[in-house]
Amino acid sequence: MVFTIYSSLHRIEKYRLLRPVSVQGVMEHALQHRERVGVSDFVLLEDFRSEAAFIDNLHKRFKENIIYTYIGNVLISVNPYKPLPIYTEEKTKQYYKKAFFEAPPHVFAIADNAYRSLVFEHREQCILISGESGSGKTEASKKVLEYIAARTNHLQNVETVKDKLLQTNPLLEAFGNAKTHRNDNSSRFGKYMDIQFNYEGGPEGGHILNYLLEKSRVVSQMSGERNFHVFYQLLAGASEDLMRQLMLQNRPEAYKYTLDQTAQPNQRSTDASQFRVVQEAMKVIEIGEAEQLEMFAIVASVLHLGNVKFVQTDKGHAEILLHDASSGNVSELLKVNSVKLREALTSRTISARGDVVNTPLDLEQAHYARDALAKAVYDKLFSWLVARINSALVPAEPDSRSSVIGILDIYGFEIFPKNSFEQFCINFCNEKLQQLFIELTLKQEQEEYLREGIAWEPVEYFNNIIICDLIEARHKGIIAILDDECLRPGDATDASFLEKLSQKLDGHKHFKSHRKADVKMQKLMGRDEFCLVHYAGEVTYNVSTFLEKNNDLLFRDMQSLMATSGNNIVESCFRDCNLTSKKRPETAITQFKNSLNELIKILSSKEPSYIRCIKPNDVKAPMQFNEKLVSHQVKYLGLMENLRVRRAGFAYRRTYDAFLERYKCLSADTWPSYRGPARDGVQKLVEAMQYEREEYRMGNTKIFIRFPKTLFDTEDAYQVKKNDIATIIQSRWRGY
Ligand code: AD9
Ligand code: MG
Repeated sequence: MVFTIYSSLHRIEKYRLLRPVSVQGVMEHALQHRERVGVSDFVLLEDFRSEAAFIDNLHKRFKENIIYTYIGNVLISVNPYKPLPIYTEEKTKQYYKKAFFEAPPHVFAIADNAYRSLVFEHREQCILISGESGSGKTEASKKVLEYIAARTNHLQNVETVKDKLLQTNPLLEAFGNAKTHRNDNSSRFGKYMDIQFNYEGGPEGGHILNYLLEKSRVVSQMSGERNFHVFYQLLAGASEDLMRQLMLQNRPEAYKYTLDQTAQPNQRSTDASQFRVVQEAMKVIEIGEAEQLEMFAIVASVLHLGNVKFVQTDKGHAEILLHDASSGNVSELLKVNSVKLREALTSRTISARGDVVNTPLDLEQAHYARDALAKAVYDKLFSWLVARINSALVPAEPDSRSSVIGILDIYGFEIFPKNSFEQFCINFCNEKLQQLFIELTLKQEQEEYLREGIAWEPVEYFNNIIICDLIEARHKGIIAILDDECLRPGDATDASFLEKLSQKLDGHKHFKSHRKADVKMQKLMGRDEFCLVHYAGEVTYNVSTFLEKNNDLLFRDMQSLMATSGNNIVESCFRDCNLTSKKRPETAITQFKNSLNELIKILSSKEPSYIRCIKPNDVKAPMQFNEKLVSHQVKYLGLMENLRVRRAGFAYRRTYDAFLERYKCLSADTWPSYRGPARDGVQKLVEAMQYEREEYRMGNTKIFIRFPKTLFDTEDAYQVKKNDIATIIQSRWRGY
């Protein structure tokens, strides 16, 4: 510290006008401040290659309740797990029309920057939010939306649209979020939302795309976790009349799918009040009472479905007891023929070479069929809801010149003790997004250098396209191999899939099978597992249920029965299942891959901003910062690589106008008054500050500074000078 102070003194000393404060004192103060709260932009870290220094900086700021830090224009956010007074109206206004460096790092700065680029420069924007479960993605996305709503307050005729946009959150969260171990309000689906703006910059509508709802949660949850919120909200908050219509009891423990009570002590009143919030949101979205009733009938039918009990006949077939009320309730609520429903739950029609054969199901198959129906009905209801919200968000008077800001709130990289098909999909998604991130960050950097007329200095980086190819390449990627096994008639199993993987991919740098793994790895891996070396680290996947989850079959009998439903939502959802087509429906992973590629296409056409969220501890507690946990996330999010790329050339850049405005007092040529071009003014400053040639470059509109220290020296000199000026003014004022 002492060294840093004295090495900078030669630059600073001459900025002392009078003698009232010691130069050293001011600098020590500046240094102490940096020591305490860290740097607000990681590019200003002296040791930008050290992960320890990175985490230390995050930790320092976290202790001071500063949760936001930049890496250039990427925002890092650490979940404080407590309300902070940083989202007030006053704070919001602090970010209106401000460049990044003019106010402390904030999600509002990201939102404002995107909004301004859209409205004033007509460049479409997207904000990509990533991070692991519970890191604060959804909260960040809400803050972006709220900021934009506040920012457009001066515009007329946009209130209704804004209301609708804001109300999509509680509604989608009721149906798509659940309490998990990692987050009490965990989004169990990926979401991309476009906010559409008219030419004046007023929000005029929106559109939502949803990804991979975790539908297995409908029928089972880990101990201590809950089903989707809406089930509990309905049971706790519905009026007596509604409960009667839905034939429900108000205790979640009465239903198999919501049985676990360990997850919900004292939750009932929150659920009840939240139900009112959901109903209010439905009103704003203009979902009428009849439609609401149909939605809740489906939710209730899922609860009843879970309680359908089977017994085994002498022949080993599954049967539903005649007096079983649950199946009757389901048929009444879904308005389908009760006899046909019983049949569909206990038998299956197979057509083989023109003959139609009805095969009875055994107990296990019947349970599977029942749960498959519950999952399918709920999943379709969710997709229907998204479509319904979208229809409410279609602009009333579409402006042909409208443009959008997209917000992506999607699951981050997942590594659990046991990883299955779902983690495989999620991690594949993260590989794709990482690739886009690298491409776009580098592209942005390169373009800026080009725009500014500064020679581009190539950056070494890890391109994860090799892993994306390993997963999705035609014919030989993991997805192709999985689909082949799923479509292969006969004896395909999870084990045969693993065998094929091993045959075709052993030897690939990023793939490891048990067979070919080294001794150490073999000990860590089961025989039914394979390992992928992702950009974020190694993940071992267990292949059990891969085929079943990928096939995602709902027996045809069920589908055709649901298509006859008198509930309009159910009927419309199943109507389109092409039951007559001989072609097999696309597998789950292929559908996901295609929608992901669509998403990447959408995102690539926009200018991106990034918010990377970090979870500081595993216990959802404020003020706890677990360095090991954070270190994992810094790796998974690729932050060190991000910083390295950003620091490869020039750590810092600023427009001439802004640089001159702040530091003009540092040269006698530019202070107290200067009227020439900003670039020349900055040149004078740079000379006065005795920058070495290697330390900076002059671009077309910006100065580029290579090392943080150069900037710190300048800032320190500025602080000294500012102090002196203040003292002069004070002295004059006192009449000296
Ligand atoms: V998941 O992948 O959907 O399971 P998210 O979306 O990353 O997850 P979420 O935004 O839901 O996490 O945040 C989890 C909880 O952390 C919230 O319910 C809040 O209680 C808490 N949180 C997150 N961000 C903030 C914040 N900026 N200020 C205060 C916060 N609390
Ligand atoms: Mg979320």
